[in-house]
Amino acid sequence: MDLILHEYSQSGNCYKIRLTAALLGVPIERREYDIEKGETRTPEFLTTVNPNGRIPVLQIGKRFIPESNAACFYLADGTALVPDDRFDRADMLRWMFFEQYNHEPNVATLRFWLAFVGETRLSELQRTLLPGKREAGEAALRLMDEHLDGRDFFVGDRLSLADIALYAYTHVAEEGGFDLSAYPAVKAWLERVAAAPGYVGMGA
Ligand SMILES: N[C@@H](CCC(=O)N[C@@H](CS)C(=O)NCC(=O)O)C(=O)O
Repeated sequence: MDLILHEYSQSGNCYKIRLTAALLGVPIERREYDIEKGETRTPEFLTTVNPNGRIPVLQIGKRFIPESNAACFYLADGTALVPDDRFDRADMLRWMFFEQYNHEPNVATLRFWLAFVGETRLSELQRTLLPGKREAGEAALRLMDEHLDGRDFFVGDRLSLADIALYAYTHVAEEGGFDLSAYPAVKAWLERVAAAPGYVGMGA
């Protein structure tokens, strides 16, 4: 079945899917949209690709899976990136939900605001939200660091989708003004993920 990734290549959410596919050796075709020009908000995109107006979306034949972590799961279900053990599988999901609720809305949003929009172009509301997002982003990184202290990967003893989901925006967190030297266990884990066979960087 042909796989097409509807994406914006600078997005960590999209990168998660490319990284999962690369680690599994699964080829995917890529289709680029400029989110800053509203290309995911056109009537055609909303009708045919994702009514939620966002990328990434993984197209499988004529069907579409929005939400990065769901798309990663589609690719990895039944592979070594999803633990066999029932508890570990639920624990993997726990970290993927943590990523979407505690990590991405803070770490990724600050990266987008500061490195892509630019501090001087932020709206009044965005400026007001900045300190809270900084604090919440640091809290997420701290929790990751504590969990990884003495562990190689988030779940069990091997790489899973939990690592991929959290890697995507953590490895570029410094673009959002987060200083990763405060999180040594996170830094060591980033290197372990990057050493996985088949790994591709965000710009590949
Ligand atoms: N929870 C979604 C988040 C998707 C999302 O926020 N996508 C952003 C780029 S990373 C987007 O499409 N923004 C364009 C817009 O909202 O118009 C996921 O994990 O895929």
